[in-house]
Amino acid sequence: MTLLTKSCTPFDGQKPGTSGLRKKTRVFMQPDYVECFVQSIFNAIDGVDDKTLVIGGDGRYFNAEAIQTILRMASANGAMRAIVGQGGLLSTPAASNLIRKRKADGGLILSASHNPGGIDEDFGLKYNIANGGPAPEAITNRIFEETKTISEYKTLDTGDLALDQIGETSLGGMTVEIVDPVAEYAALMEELFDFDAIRALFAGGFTMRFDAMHAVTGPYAKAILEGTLGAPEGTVLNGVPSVDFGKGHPDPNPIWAKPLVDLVMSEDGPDFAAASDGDGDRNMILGQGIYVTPSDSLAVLAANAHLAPGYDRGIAGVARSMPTSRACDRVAEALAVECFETPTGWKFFGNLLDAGRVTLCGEESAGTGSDHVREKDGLWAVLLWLNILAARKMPVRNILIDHWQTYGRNYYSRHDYEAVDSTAANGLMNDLTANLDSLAGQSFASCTVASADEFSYHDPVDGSVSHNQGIRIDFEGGGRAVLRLSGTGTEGATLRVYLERYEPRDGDLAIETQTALKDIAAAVAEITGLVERTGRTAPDVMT
Ligand code: G16
Repeated sequence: MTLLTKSCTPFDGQKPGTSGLRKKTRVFMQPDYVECFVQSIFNAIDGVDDKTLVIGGDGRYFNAEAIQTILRMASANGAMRAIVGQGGLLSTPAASNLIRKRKADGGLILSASHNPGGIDEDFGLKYNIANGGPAPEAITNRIFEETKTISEYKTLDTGDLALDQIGETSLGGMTVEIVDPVAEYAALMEELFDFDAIRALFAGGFTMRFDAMHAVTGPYAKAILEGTLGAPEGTVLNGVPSVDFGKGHPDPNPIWAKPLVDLVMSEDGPDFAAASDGDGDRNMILGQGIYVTPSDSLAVLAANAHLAPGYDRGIAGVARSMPTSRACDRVAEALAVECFETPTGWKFFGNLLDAGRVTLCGEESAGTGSDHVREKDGLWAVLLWLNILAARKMPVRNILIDHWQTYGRNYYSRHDYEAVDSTAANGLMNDLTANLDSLAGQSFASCTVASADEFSYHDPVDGSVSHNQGIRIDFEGGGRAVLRLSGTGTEGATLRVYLERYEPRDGDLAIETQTALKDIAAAVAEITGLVERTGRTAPDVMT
């Protein structure tokens, strides 16, 4: 086995986005593309000599090939040990857990999350630090700087390793440990939740469907829900991971998981349903006849977390990304705990979690999680819901109605305009930014702007500042719109418009969501010239 130092030429655009580097699969498949990015990561973290790395991905097309490349490079760069999920599979939260449990120095997670997989679809790669969470901006910026000047990388002149056999093997001077991707994660879930109560719930005839969307959570959900918790076989749908996610779009929302939504909306639908995404960190929650928005889910979980053993001492605080609805703020206020507003991106929660300032966090983009790992965690959210349902012994719908009657309701929806011409999208955002100071006091489509600004985050733990994190427009009467460009798309620009309106607990709590928000949506269209600029008369996706 020969150690090789190969020269290479930097690739343009290897800039980590909201969650690592995401590109078309064919871009990643170019000779030296993965190598340049991985060596840049290693250089940015002062090398991997004697380090332990966790490596795994969501099993999408090119997952196995990229892992082999990374293993050769990790060994050639002097790593001591690589802990790899069997078959190259690890859900993102399971990888985070392994990094923490095994005290690894970091991890490489291969996933483009909820984006489709396949040779003509998307691929992604990100680096997580020793706390198990996504690398913070200081590190991702360093990685990007390295990618601009990278001139050589180290690898081994050797073939592929078999990744299917659990156990240890060696690659050059590095030990490769292949582990069961589910076991340690399942053990953690058992520590956090009242499995006996959930078992009793299923034994009593409670019905559930979990749509794994042909993605990585299939084996986790089968083992935990159908195995340990005794849910009947067939509870988990689409539970076998495939490289192209069954040619689907593994995004757990009412558009891409429509069959599941149709099922729960039918008269004989199950009591509870949930779905998870490509890499298992996102979740969607549904009850018979009702969809729970991710923002409401975070608020309900915050209000009820104490019912689960892992959180029975109460929560220290809660954090949400800025565009997420302010429903959880009301819960935090009632619990007299801190509530933080961070930029979009799970990496911004890491410091707050490490410092013990928050226990739960969540995002409108179908992400909820807690201090048990440093990633959002789809199955964790499902299990916490199950624990709450078992403890409160009432349907999802009633839990939600009770929540709104206690705290009021934050009507909320996100409108996505996908694959918009980048120049048009940037022009819209730049002009809006330039006009922000003049908006207050003006009326648009019956809504009067109270204030408008561009969000900057001042991290209360390390003092770092992140600018340009989206535009907030507050309307008189408590309505709000947020606009930002997605950092995870791979084609053109995705414009996200987030709409919110608060209705107090004695107000009308049963308005259809889009109806409740139509004036705010019309005001945004008028302020931005959205239709003329993008050529779109309606969003591609509304969640
Ligand atoms: C990633 C990040 C999330 C973020 C989401 C959407 O999720 O981890 O924190 O909310 O992208 O980001 P954007 O609005 O920029 O597309 P995932 O599940 O794709 O890793």
